Amino acid sequence: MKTSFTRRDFFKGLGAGTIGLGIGVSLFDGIYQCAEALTEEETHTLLMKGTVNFKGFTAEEITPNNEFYITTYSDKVPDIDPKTFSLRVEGRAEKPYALSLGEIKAMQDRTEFVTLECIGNPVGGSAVSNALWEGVTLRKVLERAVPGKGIVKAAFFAEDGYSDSIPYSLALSGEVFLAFRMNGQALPKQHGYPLRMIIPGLYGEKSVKWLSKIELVDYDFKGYWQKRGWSDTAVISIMSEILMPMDGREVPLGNYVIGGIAFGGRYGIGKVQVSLDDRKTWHDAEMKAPLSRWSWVLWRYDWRPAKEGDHRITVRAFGRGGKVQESPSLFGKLFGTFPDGAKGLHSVSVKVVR
Ligand SMILES: Nc1nc2c(c(=O)[nH]1)N[C@H]1C(S)=C(S)[C@@H](COP(=O)(O)O)O[C@H]1N2
Ligand SMILES: [Mo]
Repeated sequence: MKTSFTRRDFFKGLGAGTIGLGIGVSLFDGIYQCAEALTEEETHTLLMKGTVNFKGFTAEEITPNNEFYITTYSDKVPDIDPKTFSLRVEGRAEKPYALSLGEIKAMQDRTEFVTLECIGNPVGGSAVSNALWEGVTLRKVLERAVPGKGIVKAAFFAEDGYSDSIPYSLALSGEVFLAFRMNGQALPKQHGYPLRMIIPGLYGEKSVKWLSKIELVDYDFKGYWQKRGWSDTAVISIMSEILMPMDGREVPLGNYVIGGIAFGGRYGIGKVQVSLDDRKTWHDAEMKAPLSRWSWVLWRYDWRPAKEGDHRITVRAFGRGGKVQESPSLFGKLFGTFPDGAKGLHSVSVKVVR
């Protein structure tokens, strides 16, 4: 069964102290094969449809706004008046300035599918979702402030007191953007209305909601979760999940389509494999081309269970460069997702019946 994500899961690992950050930043391997760029009309049709049927595996490739996971550190949901809202760009810049929401919208240059995953999402968890975001490239916003020398990071500050940061090189990469629309609608309140960051390929903690200030700093800024020991690099690990069948279900003898998602963040997804004999042998699953280089992929596998009884299904994914999904270390087994996200393979147990 897909574990329902609660804030308690996220807080479980806290209190273990500050831990050194271990993950190096990886780069994309190879050319990414995505679905062809969609026209505005095709995108609209896709958003309206809700679910797709990938050869017998029916899934929400795009997560509807009201089902998109929510992680917020406190109970505060800022109430921001779009008329008086402004975004300040400050710090080591020759021309610090502020932008109104109207000015930000007029700068729109991005419409992109990006999957977000919470660093507290356990193996098989549901704190991972995919949406179409519209907004403005961060680099464009920063350049207008005429950045000075010696900048180490871009730090993001929110109206609920939350903060996080990214390396300045990533801020200038063109990958990162500010979003004001989600799946064709204004950003919903819980997801950061009126403006949030979208940092593709890094855990959701970096994608600051209710953004009101960007500061260019000359030191290694630590945000809300980093001060509490969570990963600052926050590179998403390769993950995969079985959505169909759910754990504990009965599956009829005959033909059955196993299906799920896989997400590699900066690693991309090159291959997905399924095991039907508790990880002894593996079979290649069929993958649907992802909606963008930053979105999850749907996968499916035709299963013809030959005999009745208990079966254990496991999935694993590989990055574009061949890197296999990681297993948990002893530390990971003890502390779960703390400090740098879940590791390990997702399994479900089912009973094949006549
Ligand atoms: N202002 C603010 N931004 C925030 C947070 C927060 O508590 N406050 N939580 C972060 C975390 S931990 C995650 S996983 C994502 C979740 O985004 P979502 O709630 O839109 O899914 O928001 C991030 N941005
Ligand atoms: Mo998160």
